[in-house]
Amino acid sequence: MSELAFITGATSGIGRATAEALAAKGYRLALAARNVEKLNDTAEDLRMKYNADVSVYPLDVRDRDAVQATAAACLAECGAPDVLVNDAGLARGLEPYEETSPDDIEQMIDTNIRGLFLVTRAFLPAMLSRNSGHIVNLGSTAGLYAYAGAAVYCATKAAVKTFSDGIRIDVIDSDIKVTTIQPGIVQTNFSEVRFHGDKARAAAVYEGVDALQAEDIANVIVFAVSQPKRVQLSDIVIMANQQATGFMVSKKKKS
Ligand code: NDP
Ligand code: 8X3
Repeated sequence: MSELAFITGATSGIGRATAEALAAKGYRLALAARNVEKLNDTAEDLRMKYNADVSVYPLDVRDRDAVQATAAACLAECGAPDVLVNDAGLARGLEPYEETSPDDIEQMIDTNIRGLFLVTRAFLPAMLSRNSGHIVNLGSTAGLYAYAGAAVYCATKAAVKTFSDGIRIDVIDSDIKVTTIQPGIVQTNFSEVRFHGDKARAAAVYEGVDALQAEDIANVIVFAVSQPKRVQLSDIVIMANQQATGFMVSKKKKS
């Protein structure tokens, strides 16, 4: 049977592109996100394009009981994932910390940290019991370089990197691999979500910059999960050509 990838945040941006790239490689897919309609549309699209075997799991990763029930259902229906992509995540707001809404703070922590930790906890025992599997966590350059107005988002992504490093130690006697993907500016729905649906403000983020595309990150994830068993890529940082650190992007490219 072909390998299985369980992907959170699979309906948009990097998660969606990763689902497509892995479908093209012949993976079976188990896709999770909150919006059921988008999940079904994504699954149908991948079945049509790649004849892919796709299961869908509507899930809010912040809901501990739902995470456990989803993992149990996936393990029973599809088996343990060969690849677990913890992609679901978001930024909310871009203002000094003292002005940041407590709701936004909690949503970032609960999704980017707590959700990712819970999903990993739900699947890791099954991966360990077969002694195989690759956990791919979406960090960010934001976790390496803090920037103005994003203290919470940056801290959540730093947590993802440190968590990944921690579980890599805990599974060291096994063949499980853990990779943190740390992209810079990627043009997805990310900014529209960050700015609470303000499309004009979101579009301005990408104006004048040749931003990374979701497919670029998906290609790197495919590369990471396609290495021989002896090779473990621990951290991969991917910046746009005109990017130097997190959120430091030149919009004055020399011709
Ligand atoms: P998108 O907004 O395009 O996609 C986010 C995905 O996450 C959607 O499928 C969304 O679906 C899902 N999601 C959000 N909240 C939850 C939740 N509580 N439970 C389950 N699914 C959820 O963003 P990106 O593709 O850009 O971001 C994906 C990941 O990459 C994030 O972790 C982000 O922090 C990280 N990243 C993004 C970068 C960028 O510049 N775009 C750069 C570096 C890292 P739904 O709303 O239906 O749940
Ligand atoms: C998303 C990249 O630079 O917008 O993690 O924070 S950035």
